[in-house]
Amino acid sequence: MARYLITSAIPYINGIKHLGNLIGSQLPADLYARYLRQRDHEVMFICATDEHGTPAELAAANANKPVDKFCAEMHKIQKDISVGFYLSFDYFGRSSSPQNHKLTQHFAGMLDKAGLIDEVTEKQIYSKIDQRYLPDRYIEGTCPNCKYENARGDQCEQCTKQLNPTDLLNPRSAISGSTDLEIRETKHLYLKQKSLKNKLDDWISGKENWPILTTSIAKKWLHDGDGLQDRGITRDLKWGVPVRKGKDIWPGMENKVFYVWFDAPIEYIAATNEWSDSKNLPDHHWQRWWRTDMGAEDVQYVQFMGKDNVPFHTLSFPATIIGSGEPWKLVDYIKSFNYLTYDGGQFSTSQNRGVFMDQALEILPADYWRWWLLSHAPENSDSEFTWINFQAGVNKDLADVLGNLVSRVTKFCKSKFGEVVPEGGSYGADEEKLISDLQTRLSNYEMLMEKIEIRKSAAELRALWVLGNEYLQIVAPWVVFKESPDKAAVQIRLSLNLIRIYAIISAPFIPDASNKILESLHTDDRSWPTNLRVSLSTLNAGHIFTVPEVLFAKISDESRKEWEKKFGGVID
Ligand code: B3M
Ligand code: ZN
Repeated sequence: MARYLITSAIPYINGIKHLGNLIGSQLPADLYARYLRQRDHEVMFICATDEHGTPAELAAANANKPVDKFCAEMHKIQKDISVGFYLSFDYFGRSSSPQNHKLTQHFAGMLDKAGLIDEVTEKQIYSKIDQRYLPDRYIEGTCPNCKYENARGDQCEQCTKQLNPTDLLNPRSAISGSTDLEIRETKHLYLKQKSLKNKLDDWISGKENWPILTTSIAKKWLHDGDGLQDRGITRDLKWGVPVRKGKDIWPGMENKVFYVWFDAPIEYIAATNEWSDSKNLPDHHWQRWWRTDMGAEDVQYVQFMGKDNVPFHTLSFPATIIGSGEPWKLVDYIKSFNYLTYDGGQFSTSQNRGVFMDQALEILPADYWRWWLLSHAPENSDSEFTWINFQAGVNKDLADVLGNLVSRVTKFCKSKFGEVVPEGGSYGADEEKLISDLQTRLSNYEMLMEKIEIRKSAAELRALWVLGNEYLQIVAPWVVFKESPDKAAVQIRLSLNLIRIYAIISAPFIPDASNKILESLHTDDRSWPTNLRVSLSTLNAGHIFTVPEVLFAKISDESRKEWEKKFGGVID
């Protein structure tokens, strides 16, 4: 038994996330966490809402709500949706928590002590009408790279180039639209990342087993162009973590807070502290996951995120951790993802294009989404969501293969033997072959799940389900029964036990269906089939079950067309 710390990138508070966000971090992290728990490992699975920065302030202003109230409400909404998708976080925290304030200020203090903080006077855009500085998304204008007219001060949404507010052409205030702007000088804190370059380089060079997507992005930022840059870690905002030196406000930082990307990853640690506080546990309970001097040296720490978040997790956050000089746990493995596109384009909140997490749950059960998204995870390249593909995946894999097997076996048993596991004799050649094929595939599935090869794991799981269907097709108990009811009984008894095993090994992908199958089989035994032969005789003759309701209803062409239209984006 090992100990695994798993974190998913923490979603911004500014709105409900779409399916691309879900498959880009939270859902694959949940798959892995669930699998490891089932294999008896100790798991701490952490996520949170990312509540600071201009996205939060602007979204609250749009909603006409005070930002603290907006964040509290949106946190609850996002938390409820994560429950709807069966995301099994041990804790879903808030980056605005007192724990995160304290830790963020602590890290800044340690970095300062280590001589890694510079006070830099720099040029910022000031809006006279709004009477404030306009950092990041508070400023909009034309992208100097692709000429997109609604680029934001931190990044151009169209060409994804990272920007500074002063880079924008024809800049305007995102609050008032005012173009009466001037450049003023103001002081900010910078983290001297450049001086940590060699340490970061050494650290990343040791990570040969990481996905290429992860290391290539990290190395690009370390070496390309001007290489790693020192980074501003404060902003002219009200909402966020105040910048302190010891107990007092840092001189010159009176109206500033830490930059959202400085405090957001620290929230992984803080949320674990929120978890222990919520249970009234003393601090060593969270520290044993995070402090190598408190027991975390044997923790395997795995992070999940979309590719746009990789630079912050391979360089900025490690710079904070390493620079602090304290024994904090560094990440051991980063699983990163490409993008999920929607019908050839991007998901877009503003254009109402694509499916958002709340809408998805309104139209279909979570397992349908979980299965399709995971079996199409954008691991090696971007992948595309289309309704026709989604319909085909759900109908074929879930309804035709797994659902159909469960229904055929349980219904046939009921009609010939009753809702009870029949008495049976010994296995023949077909059964032996099935067990041997299952064993090969199951070992492969376990290996792929351990390696977090998500699409391949899904394909292997599906192949395991197919083996059961093929067996049933070949032995045909409905034919055998007429001549030899005892033989049919062996086949059905084996099949009922096989269904139980499917429910267990499929649980990381489709936890709800898995529970329903186990409930209908009237069993609580969820132990992993480490010994298949033994596991296949768990349900004994005389064990009672109930034929389950339809596990997966097929998606009709009418529904598919309706949804295609509904979520295709409005042009009005
Ligand atoms: N909130 C960006 C995102 O949701 C950001 C991730 C923070 S991870 C510490 O993609
Ligand atoms: Zn651009």
